[in-house]
Amino acid sequence: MNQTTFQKKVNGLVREQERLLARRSSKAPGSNGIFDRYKNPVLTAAHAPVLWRYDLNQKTNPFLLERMGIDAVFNAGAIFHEGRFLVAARVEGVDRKSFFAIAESPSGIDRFRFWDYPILMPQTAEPDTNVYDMRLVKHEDGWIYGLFCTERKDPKAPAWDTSSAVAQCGIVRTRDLKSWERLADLKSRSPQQRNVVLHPEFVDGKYAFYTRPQDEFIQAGKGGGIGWGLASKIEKAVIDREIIIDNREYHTIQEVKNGLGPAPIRTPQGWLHLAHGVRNTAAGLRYVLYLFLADLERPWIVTHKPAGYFLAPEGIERVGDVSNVVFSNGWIARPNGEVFLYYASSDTRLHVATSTVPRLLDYVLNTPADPLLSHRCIEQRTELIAANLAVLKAAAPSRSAKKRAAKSARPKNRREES
Ligand code: M1P
Repeated sequence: MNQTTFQKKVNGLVREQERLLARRSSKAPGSNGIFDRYKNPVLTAAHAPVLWRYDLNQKTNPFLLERMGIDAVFNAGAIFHEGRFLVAARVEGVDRKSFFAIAESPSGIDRFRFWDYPILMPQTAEPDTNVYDMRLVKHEDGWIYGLFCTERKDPKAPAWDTSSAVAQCGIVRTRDLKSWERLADLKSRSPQQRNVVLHPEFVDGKYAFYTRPQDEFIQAGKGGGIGWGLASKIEKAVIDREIIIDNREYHTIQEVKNGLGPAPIRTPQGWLHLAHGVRNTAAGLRYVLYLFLADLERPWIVTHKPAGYFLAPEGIERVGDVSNVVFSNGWIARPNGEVFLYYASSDTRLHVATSTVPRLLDYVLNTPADPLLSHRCIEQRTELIAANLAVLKAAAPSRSAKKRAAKSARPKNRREES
């Protein structure tokens, strides 16, 4: 390839990407009234900058090969910071390692652009083999925290076992999302922790965490699920006691496991939560999203929880590296009540859905809870149908009213017509 052709190809790569980054999105048709989906995903592997993937020096890359490909961009923490919508996305290289990178957008629904450099995560004495799923939280102590899953090979695994891992909660903090201070990993009695989320406010003067302890390390609750625990400091945070606040449950969308999504949104009616639930199917695990509300003063008490899922994979969302998955660890609530919910599909791409706090509260407060038995579900639905039939009947004009309306619509006489 001569120099001119090489340069043309580089320009082509950049141009093509610029076209993608400038692309506008709009609401997809067919909203259920609770939220709107959008036509385009907000981030995909193709959004990863050309700079990250290609060596643009002709001397060292004469064939202009993609040297360090990106496999997927998905589960992202989110925050509104200095007038911009920012996400800390999980970016997975073709080498299977994930890392975090900040992308920003002026609208929250399109034109997301990665910053030049991904986050170079400071290490503890025990380096992370892999990191993923950062939850960004602006805490009332003034810091922005990033809680994420750090995975290392299980040191107790026998030599033949090259898969067993230990997952723990890593913690970093920042003021500008550019320089990050690594704190010690969260310590709890459970040897495994994923989906740990920091509550944005102090509770009894302590840092409060949503956790997911392994069953045998749960001190209260049944069946495992989303846990809750307090730590007196964030540097070297230790949780001594965890209780389960939202259980796994037989024959529900969270029969196999569940985990909290982003930090909850404070609303006048309570803490609004987004979480994922997982059940097994003949086709493998199915991940869906659900909402619930917790008490403002006692955030470990769930007060309202609609039955079933709020958002499940649809269309193209159902296909990807890990199919039939939607997962969310980031949302942004704006002062005007708008909510931007970032969810990833099938561990492959990132989408946005929008709604408003009043709409989500209406959904959470007024949607019936899961009665856990099929016949009770039919009773719930029968009640709705009967009430709707009554509404329709009341709205329908009576026969005599219809006759009167038809009569008055008829022309008085043919002459008047002409
Ligand atoms: O593959 C689906 C998800 O699996 C894990 O989530 P959980 O621990 O709740 O099952 C995580 O690896 C997550 O990143 C991934 O999207």
